Amino acid sequence: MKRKCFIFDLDGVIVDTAKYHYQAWRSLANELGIDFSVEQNEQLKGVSRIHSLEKILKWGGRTLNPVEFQNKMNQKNAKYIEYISDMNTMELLPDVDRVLKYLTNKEQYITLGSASKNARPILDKLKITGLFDAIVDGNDVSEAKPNPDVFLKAAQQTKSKAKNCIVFEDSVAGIQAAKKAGMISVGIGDQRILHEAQYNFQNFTFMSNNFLEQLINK
Ligand code: B16
Ligand code: MG
Repeated sequence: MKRKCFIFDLDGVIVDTAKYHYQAWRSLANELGIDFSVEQNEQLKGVSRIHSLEKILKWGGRTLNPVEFQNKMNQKNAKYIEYISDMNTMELLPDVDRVLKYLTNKEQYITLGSASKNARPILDKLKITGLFDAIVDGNDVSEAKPNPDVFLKAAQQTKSKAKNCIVFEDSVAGIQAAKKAGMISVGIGDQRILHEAQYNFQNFTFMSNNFLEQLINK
């Protein structure tokens, strides 16, 4: 049987935490007298905490000294952790469990490739940690997406070649990272935003088992 490496992004793919990142950043930005739109928020998806704050400050034409910068990042993370504290299995995005089960039954590698430093506790809350053959997150890489490191490490940990890896991503930066890694990219979300992806689905409910089978046998 062919064994491919399926790499899942976390926020916005497995769980709808993208909205919590947005709310936490937006309230912090507002405190600094900066506002940004839902469209601008697309540029923050998949992007590390440091780069996200750098972008927001740039949009507002603001600068912070290193101590203030660190404080603001801590403040955002504290707010985010507050939002996700009550998270439970109900917050898994639709049909994620079906896709994970299908790939597990087919003995495929299931891995995580997330920019978030909060990824592991979230997987625990969702009770799906045990399904993953490898977990690579924001604590394991120094370069953030669109740098491909996070996905290349997931491939390495399962001894998979890049061409045998399939990345599910909701962010432009993540799709670019998958392409740079030489992996198959599957956009999850709006096709107009994720147009660089090889395949696109609004969410997993539109992705058939037949499509997964095709990816396995590719
Ligand atoms: P944290 P993903 C990314 O996760 C989020 O999309 C992005 O909005 C966030 O800034 C980044 O993680 C860092 O998260 O502050 O929790 O370390 O989409 O790559 O799973
Ligand atoms: Mg994401």
